[in-house]
Amino acid sequence: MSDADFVRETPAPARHVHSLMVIDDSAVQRQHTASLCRALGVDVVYEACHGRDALDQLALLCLPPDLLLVDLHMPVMDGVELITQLQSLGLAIPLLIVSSQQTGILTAVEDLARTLQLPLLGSLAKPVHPQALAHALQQYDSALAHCVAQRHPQPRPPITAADLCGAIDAGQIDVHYQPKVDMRTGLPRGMEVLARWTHPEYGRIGPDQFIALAEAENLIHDLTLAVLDRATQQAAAWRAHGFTPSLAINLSPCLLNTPQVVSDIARTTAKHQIAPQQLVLEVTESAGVAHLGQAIALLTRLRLQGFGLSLDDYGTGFSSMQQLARLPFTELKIDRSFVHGAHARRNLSVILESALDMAHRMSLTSVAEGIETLEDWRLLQRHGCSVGQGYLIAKPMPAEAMPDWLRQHRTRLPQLRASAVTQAPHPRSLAPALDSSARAVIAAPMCLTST
Ligand code: G
Ligand code: G
Ligand code: MN
Repeated sequence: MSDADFVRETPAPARHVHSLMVIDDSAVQRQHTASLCRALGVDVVYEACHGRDALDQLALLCLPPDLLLVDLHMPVMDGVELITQLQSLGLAIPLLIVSSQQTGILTAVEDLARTLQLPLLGSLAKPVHPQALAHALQQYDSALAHCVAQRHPQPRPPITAADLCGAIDAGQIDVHYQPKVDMRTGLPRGMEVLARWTHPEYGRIGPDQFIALAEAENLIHDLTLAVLDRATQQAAAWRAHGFTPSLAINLSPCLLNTPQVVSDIARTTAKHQIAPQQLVLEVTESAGVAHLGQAIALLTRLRLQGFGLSLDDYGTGFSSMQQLARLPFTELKIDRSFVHGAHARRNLSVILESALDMAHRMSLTSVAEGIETLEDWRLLQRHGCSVGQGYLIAKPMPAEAMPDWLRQHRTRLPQLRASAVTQAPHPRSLAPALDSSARAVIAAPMCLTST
């Protein structure tokens, strides 16, 4: 079908794209794109030959266009500078990148737009194909709604330190568990413990909100112990049924300057007869630690007691190597920003591979968080990652949901494991080493109750 035929047979784009501006230094490309837009039913099509020209024209318009189609490589002002200028001028006009640049550059531009909170709807290859353009215009409403939702998250309820303090004291901080599974066998190895708070008036409050409040208001110590107490009590109940997953507790970097936390953690764990070896403390590397000396001492003392230590969100901090070399970590937990989608993005998979290689050389358990698809899972499996966590396996869930999840997860083991048999690099270690505790639980998940 010719371009003209296609355009004739294609339904008009969503009503909302009345006007747009094509910004491209190549007159041929610009006119090609502009005429396609007109043919697809866009009423007003402006044309600009570089970023500066676009800004000059925008300054004269009473109403900005609904969409900017932006080429990247242009003289005078390129597409990247145009994007940063739009942001500083407060012009949040939806953008569609139209470029022949390689995916690495397009990905960087997408990241830039996201960082600047500009509504980038996607990118099109040059020369613009009518079908791709029609699709992008038809998706305009939904793509824009998605960007806007990301930029304007739900308004946050006005919770106070007194609310949170009251909730901790009243035992209203609940915990959810997200499974961490062995990437060779698919079997559950542990659970990350995640704090949850349902406020009687405001409903569910996100941990990103109340953890930050707890850190700012000196409540993080009490909150962490409340979470640990809940989780170790649950672990004791699970153990009674033969299920002994390791538990990963998040330890805020703010606590690393409180020496007392070591004995508090040890006491709470011992209270439910849970061995320190069954616990991993996840410390995020993204936050700076105020007194490094004190932090090293505290983490070393925890390690001496037998607790595992995980460097959480690895790759997002500033001094990964330095921290790893100085602190007695047992586990490296690779941040989800390097995990999800790595199979399609070469830059991410390179970072991922080198993190896994380093973990292996330092004899650290490697954990990948944020595995959302089977493609993510397979890539990590191929590169020998030991433990995986993410929505593909399970979302965080209350303890009551665990028996059902275990039962349903059992049916997925062949799928998860099969790819290991064909693709993992060390076939000798692949004998399906079914851990007897997990096998017992999978065989009889109904006996698991929550406390
Ligand atoms: O599921 P998720 O939205 O639960 O968690 C959001 C963030 O809150 C994560 O970075 C997680 O590490 C953090 N978080 C959840 N529970 C706790 C906790 O008990 N202590 C600390 N310090 N952070 C937590
Ligand atoms: O920062 P921390 O590593 O503790 O992160 C835990 C957070 O990650 C929790 O908010 C949890 O809900 C979230 N999480 C877990 N698995 C996935 C996943 O597959 N995708 C995404 N986007 N988030 C996840
Ligand atoms: Mn964590």
